[in-house]
Amino acid sequence: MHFHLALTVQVLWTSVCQTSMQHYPTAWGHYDVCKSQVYSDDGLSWDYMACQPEAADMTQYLKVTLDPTNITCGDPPETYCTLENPYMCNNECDASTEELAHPPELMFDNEGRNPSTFWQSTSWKKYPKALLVNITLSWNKTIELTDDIVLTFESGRPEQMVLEKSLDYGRTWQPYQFYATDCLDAFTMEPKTVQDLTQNSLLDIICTEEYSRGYVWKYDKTVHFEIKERFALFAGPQLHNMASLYGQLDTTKNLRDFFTITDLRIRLLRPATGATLVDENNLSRYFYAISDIKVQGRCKCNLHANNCVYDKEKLRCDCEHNTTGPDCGRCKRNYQGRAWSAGSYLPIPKGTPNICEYTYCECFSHSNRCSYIELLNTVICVRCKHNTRGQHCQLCKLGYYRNASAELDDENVCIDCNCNPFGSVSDRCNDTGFCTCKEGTTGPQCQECLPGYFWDDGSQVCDNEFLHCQNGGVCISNSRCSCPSSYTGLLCEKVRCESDLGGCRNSNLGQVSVTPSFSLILMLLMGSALLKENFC
Ligand SMILES: *[C@@H]1O[C@H](CO)[C@@H](O)[C@H](O)[C@H]1NC(C)=O
Ligand SMILES: *[C@@H]1O[C@H](CO)[C@@H](O)[C@H](O)[C@H]1NC(C)=O
Ligand SMILES: *[C@@H]1O[C@H](CO)[C@@H](O)[C@H](O)[C@H]1NC(C)=O
Ligand SMILES: *[C@@H]1O[C@H](CO)[C@@H](O)[C@H](O)[C@H]1NC(C)=O
Ligand SMILES: *[C@@H]1O[C@H](CO)[C@@H](O)[C@H](O)[C@H]1NC(C)=O
Ligand SMILES: *[C@@H]1O[C@H](CO)[C@@H](O)[C@H](O)[C@H]1NC(C)=O
Ligand SMILES: *[C@@H]1O[C@H](CO)[C@@H](O)[C@H](O)[C@H]1NC(C)=O
Ligand SMILES: [Ca+2]
Repeated sequence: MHFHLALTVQVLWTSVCQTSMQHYPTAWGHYDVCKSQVYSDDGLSWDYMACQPEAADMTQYLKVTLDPTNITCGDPPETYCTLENPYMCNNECDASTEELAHPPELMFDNEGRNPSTFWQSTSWKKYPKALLVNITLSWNKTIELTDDIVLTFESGRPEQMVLEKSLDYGRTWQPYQFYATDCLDAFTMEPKTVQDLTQNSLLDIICTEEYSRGYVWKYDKTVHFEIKERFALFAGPQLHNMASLYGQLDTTKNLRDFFTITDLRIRLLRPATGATLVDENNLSRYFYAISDIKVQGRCKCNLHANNCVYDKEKLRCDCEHNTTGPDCGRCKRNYQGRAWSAGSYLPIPKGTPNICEYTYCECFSHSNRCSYIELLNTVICVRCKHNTRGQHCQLCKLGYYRNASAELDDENVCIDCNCNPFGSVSDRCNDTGFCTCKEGTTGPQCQECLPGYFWDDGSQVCDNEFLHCQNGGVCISNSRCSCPSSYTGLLCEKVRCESDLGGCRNSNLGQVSVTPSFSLILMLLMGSALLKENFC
């Protein structure tokens, strides 16, 4: 369902703006057009404006939850008395009969029927235990209230209730307003009315006795949360000066948030009794019944959409200005040329659109995503692949070097340094693939011993305790075996012979040349501790 046909507006506006620029009534500021085409000497171009969806009846789009879940009357069937006449106790509530059922949906159907349709709770059978009911209305979307919330009670207005709101999809709740016949007694709050509020105290949470006092329910069934009277503190009594309110909303986040909700909760704490004493003989007289709830508002789209769509049981802004997200709260991919910000009502009447700007996302095909970094005011590639890094994935990751004969967008542009873990200081190499060698090693990967050096795998190849040195070898410093003259090998396991194998030189202590990989395998076979360091 569309609140507003943006296309129609655009087309209209396109024709209007050629002749007149006085499209907007300046007092209100409509903010109903996100963009329009303008003709100038340079030809056709777009003009962008802050925009918002029209206000609508938000009760069509909500989900209602009751706590306790079985608090609706009629299961099992029950008879109850009317409040005004305690001797009339022949009203029936039966959930299994459509005409006698009072399910929650009847709070949101189209009124105007007589008698009215209403939701009704079970009666206060467990008196004096409190009769508590929570009615939660959830939109799963941020909504900006534009008119009073109005609840209509068919049972007499409750003697105590709290209206609460959530801004974070029901995770946390704040009170909106307290209602009681006696605010001091019920909530230890001084009774106030919305007329007591000023611009400075507009955000105060008050307790009011205005909608509970007296017992004249037949004529006065409604409980309000006053939005318009709060607006009027800035916009004047007839809301003539909305520009002033919009200016305030632009600059004051708390004020904006005050009128913004994702959920509402009505906490019913004590039903109408119409008397100081509860008639314990006739508890069927006490219950809650609500025939109607009005919530007027608009989707919050951060002034980046004039259209809100209801799609798959969910509200979502139809975002313009290259924004995206349920509230148009982000810039679209490739439009992150500057930080996202909400549109602004100011300057009146067209506002500032704060559109998201296109950005050239050059990552040499090692990534297809860029991100705007506000701190640096720059756009960088994210998640560079193929061992690349850098703002445009134009550098090689540490441990890799640039393949000079490959193009920057080649998948093989970065080559593994492959530094010998035993012979190198680190796993990094210079731009031509040379690793930094430890003393005694050489080669691009430091994989060879210099003359006069030999591979010494250093740590724990042998251990006296476990007698790893064989053939009478003696373990020295837990690191090597000193072999009898007729034996050689790391563990003195070999009979000495004349010719040496290649690689690094033997010492005269009987140490043998082994390639690091060989000694590593040996150690793994022996179940020895992890290799720490190897030296030449
Ligand atoms: C509702 O359910 C609760 C527990 O699930 C039970 O204690 C209570 O009696 C029920 N109330 C009614 C009115 O059926
Ligand atoms: C209603 O909501 C309040 C918190 O807002 C919670 O403490 C309470 O347990 C809920 N349920 C009932 C039946 O009051
Ligand atoms: C609320 O909306 C989000 C998407 O914005 C969705 O993933 C989630 O399932 C919705 N939650 C409910 C309770 O509908
Ligand atoms: C209601 O109260 C009146 C007295 O006030 C009593 O006569 C009558 O029996 C009561 N009705 C029920 C259903 O308890
Ligand atoms: C957003 O992007 C589309 C192309 O993807 C472009 O046509 C449009 O003009 C851009 N700008 C705005 C502000 O919508
Ligand atoms: C370097 O890039 C060229 C051209 O793509 C390729 O043929 C060559 O195999 C690459 N060299 C290495 C070591 O990957
Ligand atoms: C890399 O190191 C090698 C050996 O030290 C040297 O010959 C070469 O010039 C270095 N390359 C660069 C680009 O620094
Ligand atoms: Ca109704």
